[in-house]
Amino acid sequence: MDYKKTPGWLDWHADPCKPRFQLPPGSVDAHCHVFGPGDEFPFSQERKYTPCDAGKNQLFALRDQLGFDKNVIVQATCHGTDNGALLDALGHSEGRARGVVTVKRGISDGELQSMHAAGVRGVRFNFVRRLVNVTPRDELMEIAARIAPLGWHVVIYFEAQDLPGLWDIFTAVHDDVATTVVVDHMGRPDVSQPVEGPEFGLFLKLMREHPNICSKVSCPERLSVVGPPALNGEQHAYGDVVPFARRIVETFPDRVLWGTDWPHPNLKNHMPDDGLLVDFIPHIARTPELQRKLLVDNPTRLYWS
Ligand code: 0GY
Repeated sequence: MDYKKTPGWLDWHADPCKPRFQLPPGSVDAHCHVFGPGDEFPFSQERKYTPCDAGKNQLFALRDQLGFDKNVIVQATCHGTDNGALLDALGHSEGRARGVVTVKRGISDGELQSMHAAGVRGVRFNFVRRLVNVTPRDELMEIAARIAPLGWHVVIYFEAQDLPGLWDIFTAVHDDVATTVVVDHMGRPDVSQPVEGPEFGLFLKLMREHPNICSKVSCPERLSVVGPPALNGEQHAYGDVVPFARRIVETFPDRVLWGTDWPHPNLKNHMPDDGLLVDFIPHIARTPELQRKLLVDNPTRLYWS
């Protein structure tokens, strides 16, 4: 199949630098994707974008280049509910990757069990309308109730302005189904607003009042308004995202995860150097203990225990 990438598509960085920050042993890149390759794993007919290929071998090479030990591969919307590329990557990871899939309510218990055996530990629901047709609440609750007994959790992706309208459904999953809920990219705050403002305040309240909600403090390159470092290197990368991520890391140190988001779908302005993204970590997790929780303890507990 000869796919034509979405106009303006930015491909992943082919030559990321070796990070200056040395990741602690056992570190997990807890949010990354595989795209195809399209010839082998066709993209979904319902997709809203067509990416470049970004296969498992390239992901594993990046893992080694950056110094991560393991990956959590999250189903990307361009593959819809066909988790074939993700499962294939898990199968070739020698136990060094776990997965978060996207499923429909018709999925059988046998399919869920074989996904579990392959290393799947969560289901993702996406509420970003430019990416998907959002799963109805009753279907989400039904799927959440079916995966909870497997020890899986629910991953949610939404934008901050939508949190008030989604609050009830997220807290129902947390309270009624009693699964862990993991939020992608801090619920995508608008970082031009104050950390102490009402929008981010609502997200902090969500975490404060719901002890089984975790957050990925990832994607500074997506959230930043100031962007990557200036060429003279004086301003450190994505500085405007630091106060938001740091606040979550320091307030909820046992409930945070970090991931590269490689291969960085749908970026419009620049493609980050993944090595520089790793160098962002010590700005948001400022002590070795916070770094170990963020990169090793928390993801290992959630995905490998
Ligand atoms: C991300 C972010 C995006 C895309 C997806 O599954 C996806 O297509 O999550 C985005 O476009 O913001 O986490 O990969």
